[in-house]
Amino acid sequence: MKEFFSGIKAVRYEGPECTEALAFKHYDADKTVAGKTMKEHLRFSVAYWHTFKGDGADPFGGPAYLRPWEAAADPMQRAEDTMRAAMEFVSKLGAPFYCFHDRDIAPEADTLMETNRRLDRIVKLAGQLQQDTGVKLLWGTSNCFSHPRFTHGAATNPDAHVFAYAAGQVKKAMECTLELGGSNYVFWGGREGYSSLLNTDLAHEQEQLARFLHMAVEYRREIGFSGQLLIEPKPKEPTKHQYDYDAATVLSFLERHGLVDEFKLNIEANHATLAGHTFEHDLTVAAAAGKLGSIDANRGDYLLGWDTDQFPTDLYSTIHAVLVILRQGGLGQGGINFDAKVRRGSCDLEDLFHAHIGGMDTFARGLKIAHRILQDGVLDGFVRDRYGSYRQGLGQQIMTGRVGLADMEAYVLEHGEPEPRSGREEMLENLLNQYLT
Ligand code: XUL
Ligand code: CO
Repeated sequence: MKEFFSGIKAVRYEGPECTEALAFKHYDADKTVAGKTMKEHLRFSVAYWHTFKGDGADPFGGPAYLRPWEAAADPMQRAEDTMRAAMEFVSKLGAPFYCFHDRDIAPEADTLMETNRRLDRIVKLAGQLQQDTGVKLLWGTSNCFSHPRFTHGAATNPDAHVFAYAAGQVKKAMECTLELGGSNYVFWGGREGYSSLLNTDLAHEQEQLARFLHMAVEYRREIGFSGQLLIEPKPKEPTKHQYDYDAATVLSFLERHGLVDEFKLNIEANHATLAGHTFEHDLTVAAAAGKLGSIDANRGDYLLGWDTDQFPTDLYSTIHAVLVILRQGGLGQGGINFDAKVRRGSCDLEDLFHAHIGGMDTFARGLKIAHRILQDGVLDGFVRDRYGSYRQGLGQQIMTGRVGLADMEAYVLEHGEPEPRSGREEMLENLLNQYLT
């Protein structure tokens, strides 16, 4: 069988002192932290579209490199070679999972029927390779944004025929995900938004989106897909405004349309920052509603301001992220998918390994540090104390919901002005830094 990464051996944990670049310094898959192995906590996944289909293109220049698995003349041969390369990479890296869009793994043909046949062929191969390697599918999804037919949206397209096309595509992608034992199915509304309000019936489009998601829920029941359904918020790009703007917007959309029990969220770092939030903000909003299902790990660039999808190497932000994950008791059947790509200038196959090793080590280190923070309990203890007034007297009465404005007025008339209390932000920032040893 063809080997695509022939010069590279399986990546191993060598410890923080090791100087070998192609080794883990912190990610020790079987090491137990807080009662679970790192592998079980972090559930890393490799993104098919970036790592195996990425060619270095950016908005100012076309492909910068041709991967060896993309060299064959026949598109289906390329698809097969790519799937083999993917399984080789993911198993050498030691990530348990991978993720794909339908169109990443098999190219579109002239008709939907032929496209689906192509998908069937590659899904069969993927199934065999999953068995051979032990690699598993974290989630599948459908690309309803790249083809020109989706220029004005998929579920929110003004043309019902396009809505039907997208729905048919999701049907098939869900079947493929089921067949490959996928743990989740993701909806990212790439063009579900608008470019101009002059030609847009926003209320109608949002109704359509809800109808589309209801159809997906009905179909998952019909075929017995028990994976978690996830919505991935993003505020814009390629649209000017995307309806799944951020975690808070998606949660209220789900609530309004009777979908909240069916979905959780897949929070992506660079999408949160594009929405003007921190990564931990959107994670916290999702987790506070009991809806943090999975993560697309990456990082933006403060100076560029678009979705640069860089690998996550910012330890600080990662500690915050892992704190949210640990506090909610883990990601369940979700995981940490590297929705990230190497830079245009990182043209070697080896760079794909460096990138993922860096991301995995950053999260592993974040996990160790976040666990220590929670074990020490100083941070959470401070927050608990800060709200202590709601566990007694006046505050306790407020929380029962049995008192009103007049009672509040009476309390203040009797007790006068509240005492100011410091939020100790600087002290807490210093405290956090103490853990970064
Ligand atoms: C795009 C993005 C997607 C989704 C899957 O910004 O994040 O790749 O993760 O469609
Ligand atoms: Co993503």
